[in-house]
Amino acid sequence: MTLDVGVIGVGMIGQEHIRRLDGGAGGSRVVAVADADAGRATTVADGLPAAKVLPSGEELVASDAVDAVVVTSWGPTHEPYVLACIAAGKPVFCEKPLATTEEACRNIVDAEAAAGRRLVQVGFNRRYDPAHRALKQAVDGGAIGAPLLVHCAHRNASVPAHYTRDMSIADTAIHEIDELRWLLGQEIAAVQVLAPRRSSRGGELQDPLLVLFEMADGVLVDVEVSVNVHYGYEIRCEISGETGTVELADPAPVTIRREGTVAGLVPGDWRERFALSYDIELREWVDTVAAGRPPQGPSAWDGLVAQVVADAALQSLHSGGRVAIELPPRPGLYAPATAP
Ligand code: ISE
Repeated sequence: MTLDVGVIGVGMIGQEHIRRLDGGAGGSRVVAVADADAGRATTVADGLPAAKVLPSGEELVASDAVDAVVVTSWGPTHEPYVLACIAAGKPVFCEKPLATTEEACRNIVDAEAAAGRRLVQVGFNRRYDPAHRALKQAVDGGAIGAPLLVHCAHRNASVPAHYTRDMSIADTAIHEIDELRWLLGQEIAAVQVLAPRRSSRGGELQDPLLVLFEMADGVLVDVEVSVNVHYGYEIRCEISGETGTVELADPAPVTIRREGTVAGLVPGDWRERFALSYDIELREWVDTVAAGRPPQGPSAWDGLVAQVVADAALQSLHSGGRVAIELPPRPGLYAPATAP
């Protein structure tokens, strides 16, 4: 069966997903789009054989033509669209963050728990990256013994003009927040954000940041978040365990040796670095929901926890010091491990 998908929000990430959902190898097509910018929606729909423009996200969710919904609009608008999907009983893939406040995320979790079945999947794409999956397999398989320390770096070549200081946490480090919980199978117990000497390339931004996480079992994690490194896009993660270490390999597909140097190409941005993860993430989502099964990927609960931790990190960034994390009670719908 072909899954007929409606997409709310057709900016950069929306168009990336549409490219994968329409006419690709998976069993889906895009039948409706909606966007606050009607002109943009029309331009995108014109390039798709089966898509209509609908006047609003609400009308898209309500449309009988739409089997499942992808929400890729601006973060603060996610909550009402995701709630409407739950009310309509339609599966919804919502880009990260699930919503931009703890309260909004809780409303979604509460609504889904009341509905009694999983409909929501959050776009934490790193869980689908083959290199990250291999990292997790090594840890879970005991290759390095018990994990003790984790060193990560999240480096963006540059960020758009509208990018604010808080987005270094809420939009960027939120990936590590989800990744660490998934990789280590532990909740984050506390966070502290340190601001080193500022890069002159970052304008008004506090760039870089050093984010320290304490996992519930005592593993300590340091994450460098840099958003103006200019040389390319780089994601690093090394886990140090009792009997060995495991780290993400250099993503460069080839190494060039010439004129006395060794070089490898660095991806330009997240679209290039994580292309395969988006392919796999959407293919698995389509296959699952088209078969009438609940989504298996990051849940609304994972989205809520990520937001609670991001809020604590922002509190540390603004006021300094270590902030302990307190999670709300987890509804029974969400089994402890929701990882794919
Ligand atoms: C962007 O939204 C992403 O999701 C990227 O993975 C991240 O590296 C970037 O900093 C974010 O702005």
